Amino acid sequence: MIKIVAAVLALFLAANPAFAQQRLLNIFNWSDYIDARLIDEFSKETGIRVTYDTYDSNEVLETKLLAGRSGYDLVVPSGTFLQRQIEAGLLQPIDRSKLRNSGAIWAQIDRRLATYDPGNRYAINYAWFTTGIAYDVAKAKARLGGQQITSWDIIFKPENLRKFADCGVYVLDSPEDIFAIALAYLGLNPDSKSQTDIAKASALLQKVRGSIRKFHSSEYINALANGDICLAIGWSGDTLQARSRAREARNGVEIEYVIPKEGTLMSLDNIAIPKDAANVVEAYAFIDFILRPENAARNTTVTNFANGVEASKGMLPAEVQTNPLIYPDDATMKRLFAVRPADRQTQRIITREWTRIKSGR
Ligand code: N2P
Repeated sequence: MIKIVAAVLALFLAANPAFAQQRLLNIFNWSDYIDARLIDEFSKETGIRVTYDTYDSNEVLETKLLAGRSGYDLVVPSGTFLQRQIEAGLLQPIDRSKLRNSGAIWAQIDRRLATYDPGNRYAINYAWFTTGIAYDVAKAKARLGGQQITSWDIIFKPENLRKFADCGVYVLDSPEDIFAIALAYLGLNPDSKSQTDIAKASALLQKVRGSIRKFHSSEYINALANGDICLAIGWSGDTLQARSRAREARNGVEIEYVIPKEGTLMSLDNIAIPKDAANVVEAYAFIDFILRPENAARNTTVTNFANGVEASKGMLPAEVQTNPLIYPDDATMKRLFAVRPADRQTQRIITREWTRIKSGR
């Protein structure tokens, strides 16, 4: 009897999905990082309702994960943060055999990711990118004449940066990026965890602090596009989005992005599932959806961030596929460096120095 009732109920629910329990998925991703239409298409295809929240700093994500019960089923930490979160037991392994599209994962990117996630057990690359210099072409020309911006000198020589103070300079609120770049500029190891080296990088930043209007990791996109600022240290895709927004607005603002000749940081952002995620099956479904080359290609086309699905590259519009600022050529790749997570004590020193730099003390 009970079996019959259960069967009738199952039939009823299958015929009336409104009575079935709504499947949910809570995603926490970086802002300006997706072709938003994909979220609706995923919901239509799977019946899974998605709540999509955004952040613009690894520190914000980490604070939520450390507090526990973040409520999120998918998060996208960058490499070093991912490694720390794996070590702290905040994430759960991803069983790739359960992903229909795991074959689409780009082996070369997966190998880079393995430095943070040994054995590729906990994460799948979502996007990868560089940190560089974005500037307003006309305003730079007015200040530099014919001199091109090709070097970190424009940021770290106080007499250079001062020329841009009046038209607005923003810097990412990301100590990992900025310390690595400052260390490399000084000829030191960008991955140095030495207290003396960090103090030198900090002193370098303090010297130019007076010319920096704001430390922020997402507002610079619109600020550049609107002409509210003229120079920024930003992430590759974001600065190219600023360029597109300005062109769409036909406001006469032209934005350029450069990977300085001294080299820069290359980072990876990666999809992971928090340990206490409530909707794991749904999280896998979304990862599979994003791994479809045509979907990954749409993300890259909209965001200008390269993704971790090799087959998607051939599906990109030619100007994206061949853009060396999105997919750097081999010579540029050789100038890119990566960093490892700092130990807890170094982390504390960096945080303290960063707070001092931001507050100009
Ligand atoms: C997206 C920025 C992602 C790059 N707007 C930094 N993780």
